[in-house]
Amino acid sequence: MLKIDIISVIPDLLTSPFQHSIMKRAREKNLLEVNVIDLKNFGIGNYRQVDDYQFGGGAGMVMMIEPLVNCIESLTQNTQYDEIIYLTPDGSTLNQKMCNMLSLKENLLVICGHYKGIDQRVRDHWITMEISIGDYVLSGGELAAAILVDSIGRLLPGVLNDETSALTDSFQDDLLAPPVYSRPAEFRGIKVPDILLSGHEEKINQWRYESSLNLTKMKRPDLMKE
Ligand code: 6GU
Repeated sequence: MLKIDIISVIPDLLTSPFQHSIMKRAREKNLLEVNVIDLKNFGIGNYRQVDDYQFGGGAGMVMMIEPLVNCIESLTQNTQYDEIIYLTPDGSTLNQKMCNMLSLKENLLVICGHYKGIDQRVRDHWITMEISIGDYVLSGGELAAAILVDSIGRLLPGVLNDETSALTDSFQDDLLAPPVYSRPAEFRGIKVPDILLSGHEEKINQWRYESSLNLTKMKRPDLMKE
């Protein structure tokens, strides 16, 4: 069982993503638990303030240290986290290897950044890992959190129906997945490759492997180091 707690200032953004399809099944099977914690509950004063102007001046607000640390500490009283992850565009870019690694953990705490980001002292003293989902900027970390949870959750043993199916994903072996086809075998004269209809398993596997190699060479040569 993997438990993922997510600290957010817009918890509504994180309700639907885990209520459908594979994430729904993962939660129903008690393989994955996702809890969203509203940072505003730890906000300061009558307005439950969680952001403030940055020292030194400049446009944009900063997520304050006090609500965030209070929130983190209230959670760490009940849970020993394997990683406390801050989602930020200047983190390490998420890839399948990191997803595989994180899927082996038991408890993760994920913090969604907003505005100009969180007070650096939280990063220096509480965060153990910083992740970005790519070289572009989102208005907040929630959509990144949804992506992170989805990409990790589907890897948990027992989540996918066909246990081998995560193994044949793109990236799982640094190769893109081969093309797939379904019925009918011919549509408006456009045919499925004969080999896939041959029933010859070994030749089919060989065709898929070669297709993967060629696709990767063409579309993502950077994945092929050797
Ligand atoms: Cl994790 N957060 C934000 N705000 N923007 C991003 C990102 C994360 N990853 C890529 N862009």
